[in-house]
Amino acid sequence: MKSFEVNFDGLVGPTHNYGGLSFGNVASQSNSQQASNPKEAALQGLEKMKALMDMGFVQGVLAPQERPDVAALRSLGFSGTDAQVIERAAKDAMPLLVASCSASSMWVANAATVSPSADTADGRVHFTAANLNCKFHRSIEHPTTSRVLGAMFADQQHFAHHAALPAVAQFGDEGAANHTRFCRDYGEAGVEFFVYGRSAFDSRYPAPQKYPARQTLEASQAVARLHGLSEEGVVFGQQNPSVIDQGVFHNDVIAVGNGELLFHHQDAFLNTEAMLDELRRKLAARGAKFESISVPRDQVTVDDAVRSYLFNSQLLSRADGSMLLIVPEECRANPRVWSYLQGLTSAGGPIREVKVFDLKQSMQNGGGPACLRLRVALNETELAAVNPGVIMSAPLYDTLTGWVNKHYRDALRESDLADPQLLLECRTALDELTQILKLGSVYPFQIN
Ligand code: SUG
Repeated sequence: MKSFEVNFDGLVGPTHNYGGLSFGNVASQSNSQQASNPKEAALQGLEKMKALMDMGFVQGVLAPQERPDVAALRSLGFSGTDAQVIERAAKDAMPLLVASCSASSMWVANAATVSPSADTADGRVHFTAANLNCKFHRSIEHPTTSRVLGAMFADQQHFAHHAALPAVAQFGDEGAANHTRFCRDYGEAGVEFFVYGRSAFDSRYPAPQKYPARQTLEASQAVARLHGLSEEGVVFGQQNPSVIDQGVFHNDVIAVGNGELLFHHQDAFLNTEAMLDELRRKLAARGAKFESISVPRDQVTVDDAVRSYLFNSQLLSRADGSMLLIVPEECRANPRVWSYLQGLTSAGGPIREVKVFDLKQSMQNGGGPACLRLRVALNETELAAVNPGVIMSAPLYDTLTGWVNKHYRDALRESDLADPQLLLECRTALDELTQILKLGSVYPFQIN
């Protein structure tokens, strides 16, 4: 049976803005308070989805969330009508209103961790929604994420959904941004590589000093248990704490993998050789090869990686077995990174082509091509069981661009977030979107 890696891209929501909400994420902090352009952001994302579909990849779309999150503000003590809740939050606690308006659910690499059916004990595709509990604005995503994923992957014969882990820092879980699956073929048993930033219960593991390590070892282990992964099918590796302190807040800012290849920076991990050996050995036992490309620090520094998002790329397998790297425009703007990429594609290795996309609106909040997609490996039967409303097609692309052009603003500043009209605009747009994507009722305003 044929198998595919389907990329489900997050559709950018109507409140996309630069709130400066993510301590440890250099782009988020440095672009704080700039005016954003939600319409452009959503169209840039849709263009990437369309381009991948046109190249022959199966592409899906993941809906944004209802923002401002009035329920979150109510849980913090703001009361009255929805308009009054927003007005009172704007007056007394602007940072909380900004957090409740974030369109951060667009970075769906953080929506969940996904294990394909070939890896799991019960032969179903498993999803665990990420609790994202390191940042308030992201910790409020998972209930709606779970409903949206449930509406996309509803067939219980093929899909199993787990609620987010307990909402404490000890089980901080950032989803697929710290998870990579290696395999010979998407439909065969593979090895799932979980990368954590610290251990919450064992002080012998080093931890970063300046910025938070969002993912814990214990969270990664819990997800592996929930998904029924076998000991032979998992490897846990620690991120180098010093790169977290340089702005690598998720492992997908410094490494990306696909098939039998890991593409990473020399300084990405701790105990790199032992970890690569374990990956090689476990993949060999599955009949698969394993190759790693380590990018040397004297060619590309960690700072170059953080600013260009070289590793926040999509590594895709083409029909002829070679690989394609989807990178953001910022890679072309960095001479060291661009020259490294020229050398990489002409060296005769597995990565043969680089394609560049303009994702500036998302990039300015620290979200590159890889952040914007959730990978789900599916066989033909499973793909047929996915809600067809969320699979990208030429007509769906046209409908969604029309929908964005109709509902989205082309400028948003912090002061605009206090406008109660924005909430109405967002709800009107999302109500229409659930019909376009055939999701049913998934948003708080539709179910309460
Ligand atoms: O969690 N930025 C996101 C970026 C997430 C990127 N995802 C991956 N690397 N997979 C974050 O830090 C910034 C929002 C703001 O500042 O307005 C933000 O949430």
